[in-house]
Amino acid sequence: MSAAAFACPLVALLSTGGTSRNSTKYSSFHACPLHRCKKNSFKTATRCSLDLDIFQEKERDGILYSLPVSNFSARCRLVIYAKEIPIEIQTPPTGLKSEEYRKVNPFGKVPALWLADNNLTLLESEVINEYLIDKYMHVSPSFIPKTAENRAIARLVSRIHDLYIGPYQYGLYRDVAMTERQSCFDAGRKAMQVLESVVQATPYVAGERISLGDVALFPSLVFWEYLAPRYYGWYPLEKLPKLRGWFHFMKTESAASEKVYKEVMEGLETWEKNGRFEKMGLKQQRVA
Ligand SMILES: N[C@@H](CCC(=O)N[C@@H](CS)C(=O)NCC(=O)O)C(=O)O
Repeated sequence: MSAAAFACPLVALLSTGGTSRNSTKYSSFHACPLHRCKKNSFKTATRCSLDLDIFQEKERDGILYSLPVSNFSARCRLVIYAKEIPIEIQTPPTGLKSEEYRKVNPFGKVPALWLADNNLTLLESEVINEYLIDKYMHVSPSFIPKTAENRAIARLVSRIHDLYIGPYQYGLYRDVAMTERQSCFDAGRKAMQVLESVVQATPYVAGERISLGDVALFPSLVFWEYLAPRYYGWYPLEKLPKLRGWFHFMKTESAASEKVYKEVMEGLETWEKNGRFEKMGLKQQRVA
């Protein structure tokens, strides 16, 4: 097994030399022959009792650049939390649009996943999640539905989200003209109606196992369910019972989903506290 000694691109850029993380050597997580933990007990990256470099466990497999409120990042965090993968989660320290961060993600967006073992950076939340479920397939939950049909449904939900919901979500929180906002809402409404006929809600979107479909859709619907009634008097899931039931189930589905729900909600509440919506001329409405 190869010992990797790559420095994360941002650490390298920010480093002032000396004892930066640049010099940290990462050996493979299972390199320590004395390590007796179960394969999936990633949480505590405890060191081997023989404190020799070659036996040290890797402190982290990589870094996920993420913002707490970001629905696309939240989808990756949910997989990382659920599988307890030793990936550090960091807010881009120099800002999304900085020259430094653009060397990590040239699009200036989150998420991005930097991998310690091979100095590879992956972009695009779905690609990152596919990598995570592939790489950590041995750790449950698998995020892979049992049948080919359910796997297709999971991908379909994720694709519908990525093409017809995610790109229009900005209509909920950016300062745009009312006509543009309305077309975003129309797109979101249509996509949710389609999803109502696609999702199984048994209890997950594609059968009895959580999948990439669930994790793609859940953090985004937190935005729609919270902001649309509050600022636009619209209850997106009101007439969509399957989607509504599934969404409420997901809020407490696991410790991982609860954590992600809380992080996104706190992000939205911080926007409110900072007067983001008032500045846009929007008043909070009474939510039933
Ligand atoms: N298709 C990308 C979308 C990523 C994305 O739009 N991220 C948002 C946060 S949720 C972002 O970084 N926005 C900043 C910007 O566009 O300036 C993915 O799936 O990762």
